[in-house]
Amino acid sequence: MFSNEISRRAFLKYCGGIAATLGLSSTMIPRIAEALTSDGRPPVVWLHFAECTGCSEAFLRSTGPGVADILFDVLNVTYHETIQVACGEKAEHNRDQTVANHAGEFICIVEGAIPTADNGVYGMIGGRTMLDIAQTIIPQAGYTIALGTCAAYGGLPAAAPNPTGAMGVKDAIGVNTINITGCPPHPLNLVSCITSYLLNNQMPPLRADGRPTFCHGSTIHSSCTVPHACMQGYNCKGPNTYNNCHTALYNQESWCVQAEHQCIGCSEPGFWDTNAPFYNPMWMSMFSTYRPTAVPHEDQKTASCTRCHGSGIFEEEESYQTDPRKFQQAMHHEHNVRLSTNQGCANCHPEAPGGTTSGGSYDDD
Ligand code: FSX
Ligand code: F3S
Repeated sequence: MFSNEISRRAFLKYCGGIAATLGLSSTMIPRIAEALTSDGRPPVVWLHFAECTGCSEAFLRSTGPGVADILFDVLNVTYHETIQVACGEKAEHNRDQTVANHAGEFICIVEGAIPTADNGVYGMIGGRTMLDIAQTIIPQAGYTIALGTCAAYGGLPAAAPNPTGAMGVKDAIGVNTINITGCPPHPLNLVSCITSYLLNNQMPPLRADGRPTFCHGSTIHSSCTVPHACMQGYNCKGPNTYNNCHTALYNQESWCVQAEHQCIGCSEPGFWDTNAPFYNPMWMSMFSTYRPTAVPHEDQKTASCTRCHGSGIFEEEESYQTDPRKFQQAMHHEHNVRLSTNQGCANCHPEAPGGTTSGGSYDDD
């Protein structure tokens, strides 16, 4: 399996990440490596329905050098429409053989929501509806893992007005699922979940909403590692979002808040609709101006104005809330910026003439 020493080392390091994610001691790393490469692993059938394939993309691009290449082998994936070599009827035959030979035993990973309106006609693969494929295959699985918020709860395909009647797997076909959520979900959580199954012969403990507690048991906010100003003033959903992005880290590197974007709660039931709109034009206008030193205030809409002003003076003007341009003009007026001569711009824009990072003319109005 391991083509060279580097990929083996990377694999063992990855097993260390699994141990940490599951809250296991590092002494378990050899056992995890053994479980993930043993002959007794159940085959995995990976189905794609209504989605963006970001869940697979995140998986394929998420890990250290060499590991991504072998993870599909490690998981014993026998059918995956996006990456498999076989195609057409041959691929479908392989899938159906796996299902028939391992009924009650194979693990079904589902990516994407299932369109159900008008008998599922809005989602077709190889002349069959996704609904029909799901109804045929999923009930025969030993376990079904709904990977991503779309498969778990409907996600983006189910956003209003949802003309296709897209639903999560459980709602669409009435089968209990293990939900590993996020848009995309963290790949480490999927591998850790299956590892837990291989080690204990049972799936890890789940919350009432079907999500494993090891990765969805507490909110991001409860142990947020934000390296700069907290973004609660910018509608950060971290306090209501149960996920481990901030400890698992995407690409072993970063996560939304660390990249200075507020959490939008992509792993929660009801995402997208319940969390939208994600941006308020007024906040974002202020955010782009003040981001380097933004200090959110209790009153979210006034954000950092109160650093200089006694009260949220911009709050009073209702049109500022919906028209960022008008707000920007008012900001310029309030701060005595002379646009014709570029005077004063550098007070807020360090890249403007006279500013600390100035490199040329500044034409913004
Ligand atoms: Fe959904 Fe996955 Fe978001 Fe995309 O397949 S959870 S839209 S990242 O890709 O299903
Ligand atoms: Fe919490 Fe978001 Fe701030 S997760 S600590 S509200 S950046």
